[in-house]
Amino acid sequence: MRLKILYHDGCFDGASSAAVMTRFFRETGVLGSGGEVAYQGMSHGSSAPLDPALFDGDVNALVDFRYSTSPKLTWWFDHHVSSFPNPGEEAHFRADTSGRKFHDPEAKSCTRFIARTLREKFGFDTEPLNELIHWAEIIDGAAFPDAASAVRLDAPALRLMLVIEASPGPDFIPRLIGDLQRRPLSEIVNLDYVSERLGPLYERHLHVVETVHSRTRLKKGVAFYDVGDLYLGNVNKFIPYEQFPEARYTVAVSRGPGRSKVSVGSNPWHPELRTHDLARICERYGGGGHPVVGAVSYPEDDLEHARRTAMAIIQELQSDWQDNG
Ligand SMILES: [Mn+2]
Repeated sequence: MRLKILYHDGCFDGASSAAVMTRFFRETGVLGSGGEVAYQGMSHGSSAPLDPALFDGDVNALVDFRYSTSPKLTWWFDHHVSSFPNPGEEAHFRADTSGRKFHDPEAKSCTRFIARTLREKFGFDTEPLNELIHWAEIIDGAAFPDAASAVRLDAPALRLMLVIEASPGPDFIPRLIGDLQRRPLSEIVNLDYVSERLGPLYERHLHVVETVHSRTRLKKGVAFYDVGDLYLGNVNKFIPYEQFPEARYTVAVSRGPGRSKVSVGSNPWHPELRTHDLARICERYGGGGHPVVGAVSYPEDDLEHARRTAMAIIQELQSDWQDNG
């Protein structure tokens, strides 16, 4: 029996969702002795229908990622607003009778959504996973107490978030998913294969924080920075709020392996300042996300396209600005 688990790659919530699913499959005997688990990370990038060849297990689970109408898809959980980008996908999901496909765009994290659903509908004991669920909810819900804790990353879960976001692909996260199922996070950050990645990453992170601080400008409520020339990959989205706690939104242009990207976020410590649905805005440019945070990706060599989109989005976000100062 081959179990295939596909998860949102380079994402704490994606890896945690995969860990909860795997533990469920083990404990309920879906994955019997001698069974094998194969993991595959999924990246946004285009919103084209997923390749049905991805679902090559006997049981296929897809978590924290957009829907597929493939009949080979066995289990599905997602909490994105943009889960059904292609015609017919949402209707296909609504017509599903398997009882194993779930969507809740109100859920802050897919991890807690999965845990709650499996506990309520399938009697799964989620108690041993409480620490992981708690932190997935904080990280994906952007519920950090303040910008400094989100940027300085003192908690073990936040250090893991840093490593996960920097390590998409088959080498690291599948191994980590194994440990996330059974070890405390404070122990996982000290495992050799984790700490040897974490040390240099954390040092580099502090350097990126300084770089972003030096480039960010706040205008009409929107903090903007462009690090497209530096090939930094994913950048911690809270850095501008450490510098400008009063910013309504952040728009950032970055570039990394496989993509140029516009990231759009709202200030999680001042939700009352947000008047736009960022997923809807990003969808107009072929991207997606949540009402409070979204992104648009372009091919790696199309940085100029990302920059033009960023300028257009900034204008839109600034248009209802009222300077009360
Ligand atoms: Mn998620």
